[in-house]
This record gives sequence, C-alpha cells and structure tokens, in this order.
Amino acid sequence: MQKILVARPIFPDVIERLKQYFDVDWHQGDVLSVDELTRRLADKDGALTAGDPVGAAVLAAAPRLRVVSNMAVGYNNFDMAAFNAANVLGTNTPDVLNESTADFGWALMMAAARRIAESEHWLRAGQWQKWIYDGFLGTDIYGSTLGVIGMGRIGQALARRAKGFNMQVIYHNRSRVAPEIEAELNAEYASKQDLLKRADHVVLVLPYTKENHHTIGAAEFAQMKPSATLTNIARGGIVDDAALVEALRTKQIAAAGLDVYEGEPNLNPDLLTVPNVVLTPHIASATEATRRAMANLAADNLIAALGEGPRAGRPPNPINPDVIGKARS
Ligand code: 8YV
Repeated sequence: MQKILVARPIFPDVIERLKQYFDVDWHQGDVLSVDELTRRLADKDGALTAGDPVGAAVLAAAPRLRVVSNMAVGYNNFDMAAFNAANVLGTNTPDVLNESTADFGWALMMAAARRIAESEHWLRAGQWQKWIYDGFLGTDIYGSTLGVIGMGRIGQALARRAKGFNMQVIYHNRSRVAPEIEAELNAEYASKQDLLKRADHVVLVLPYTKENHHTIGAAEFAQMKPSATLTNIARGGIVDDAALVEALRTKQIAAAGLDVYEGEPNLNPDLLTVPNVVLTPHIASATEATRRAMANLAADNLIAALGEGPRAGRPPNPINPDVIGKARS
C-alpha cells in the first residue's frame, strides 16, 4: 500500500475514505514544524496539507513524494517552481468554497460598514444607557459602489450578490473578465486607482503572489474615501497591516473587515487596539458543508493522483498538470 501523510486534523470519515487506499499517517496535534513535516514525509508517496509550507528542501527530503493535495483554493504555501523541478504534483480545492466565501465577504463588509462588532462590544461592556442620535453611525451598503479587487470565481460570486443591494459594481483584475460575465454582473472594469477613489466598499479577493504583496498600503489608503470600508478575505500580506492600523486610527478610511493577516495566526497586535476593524480567524470557508466538500475534494485529488479510485491518474484539480506521468526528479 502507498503511504500518505495527512498533516492536519480533518473529518474522521475522510480519513476512513483515505484508509481504503493508503497506509495513512494522520497528524492530529498542533501544526507541524517544517522540520517535523520534512521528517514525516521522508517515506511518503503523497500528502494532504492545509496551508503548510512545502518548498524545495521538503521535497528533496521526500524522494518518493509524488503529490501534495492542499485543502484550500489558495496554494501560496506551495513553491510551485520547486514542485515543477521535482515533478511533484500540487492540487487544490477550488469552486466548492465559492459561495460560502462570498457570503462571508458580505458578512464582514456589512459588519464593518454598520459597526456591528464594535457596537456589540460596547453593549456587552454595559455602556448602553440611552438612544443616541449619532451613536455608531456607519456607511450605507444599499445603493453604494462595490469595488472588487480580484475578479476570479469568488470575486464573481461576491459581485453577483450586489444586485439585491442596488449597488454599482466596479472591479480590478490582472485582466478583464469576459464581456458576458461583465454584463451578467453589471460590473465595470476600472484601474486600481480609479476603483480606490470611487468605491464605498473595497473587497479583496485576489490570490497572494509576490507581485501582490502590499497591494493595499499607505498610498492606497490615501486614495480611498474617508467613509469607505476595506474587507480582506484573500490572504495576509496583500494588505500592509501596519499601514491599515494607521489608516483606521486616523480615520483615513472608516472601517475594515479582516479574515486574513500578515503572519497569521500571530497578527499585528496593534490591530487589536483599533475599534473600527472586525477581526475573524480565517473562517471565510468555514461552514460544515463547505469544509466537508473541501476535505473530500482534497481526498479525491490525492486518491486519483496516486493512481487509485474511479478517477485514477486524472485528479480533478491539478495545479501543474504538466508533471502528471513524469518520473519524480
Ligand atoms: C482554507 C482558504 O481553509 O481555501 C483557501 O484558500 O483560505 C481557506 O478556505 C485555509 O487556507 C486552510 O487551508
């Protein structure tokens, strides 16, 4: 039987599925250190990860490893150049999380715009004595302008929801989406600068790459409206968190909603000291149904990539399909 490592606690029934095909080493404790991950992969043919960094050194120490299946759509934890050089397949879990993640983007954006978390903390602290005409004034969603940066599948799902709020949708992306998608979403392509100036609510849904590092920082906050909100459901590092703290403190923008952070789970401690930011612990895809779908898709990818099951040799979500069938190097 081929050997696999499941590097994270996941649904036990998915582990049972994997055991039908593989000898499974299931790590259920704290996140594995790179050294420990390297050690545990030394004799494995495949692995299931969820955000664990896998680069050249890890692959070099695991000569049998042929596939690493990430339980996430984002795979910035994989060094894909190293995967390609070693002929190791990477897979991810796109699509199954689009709607849950888009829902959550709205939840965060609305919570930030309408100051839901901030006012709840105030209420819980026993400070509510009377109705105040200008208490917790926020920014409207209905009829406002939504600015989506990153118009992939999740960005599109998010933009599709704007119709019911009678919003104008503008977007920025590496390239324009097809005219029929623009028409369906009633979305107008804008330069980043134009979007930042015009949007009442900016939502980030782009993948993290070296080029996208600090896409939003001090210069960008300076272009946004003082009434605007910023929501990040993409990846930490796309926003300069220190500059965001400053922009929130000085009311350069009104509020922010963050699900992802630079250096998470150790976030910039200053974020905890500003009231006008809603902070959640990377849970945009966290519904029971969606996390199950992601875990099962990650298992499907692993099973198929290692030549087992009904799709043997044809994993549903290869990131670098060109390495399929090539000998490990
Ligand atoms: C994952 C995510 O839960 O899919 C992604 O890219 O950000 C989340 O849905 C998280 O990355 C853990 O792998």
